[in-house]
Amino acid sequence: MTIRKLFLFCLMVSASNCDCGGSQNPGLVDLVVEDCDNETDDNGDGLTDCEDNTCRLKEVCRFVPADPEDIAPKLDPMNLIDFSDSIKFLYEGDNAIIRGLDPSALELENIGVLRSKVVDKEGKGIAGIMAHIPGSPKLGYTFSRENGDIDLIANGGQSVVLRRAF
Ligand SMILES: [Ca+2]
Ligand SMILES: [Ca+2]
Repeated sequence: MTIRKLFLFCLMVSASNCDCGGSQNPGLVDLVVEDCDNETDDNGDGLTDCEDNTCRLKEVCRFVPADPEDIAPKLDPMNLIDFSDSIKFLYEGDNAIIRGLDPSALELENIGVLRSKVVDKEGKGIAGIMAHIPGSPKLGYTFSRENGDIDLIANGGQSVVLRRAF
């Protein structure tokens, strides 16, 4: 667990009302930084290791997602399933394309798959670009594949911003 000290200036009229996080030293607050590889939610934000926004670009959290066409389960036309069930392979299992997705964050009757592509000036796909939906950490994150394609899942009925980071 890594701990950093941060000076916090309490802008309160009365010093006795100044809440600086319980630090022994007035003006100092302990900030716990997520260790990305210890299976613990170090900073208590409900997101463990690579699920935590602060870890996603660390080397230990990088991965190359599979092409959905290569891992999607075959659908049986005689036994149709809900759309939400048909896309679970995107976020379930050890080799999930979307990591850190909490299924409780999905509105199953209202979800959609977002496909995006990252390309260079010549239109060639760029691999390894992390993508997520800002403000929705429970919808997980992924990286662009070799061809630049990105797949994420979002709840519909609203505007969704996709953020990509190098
Ligand atoms: Ca955390
Ligand atoms: Ca951790």
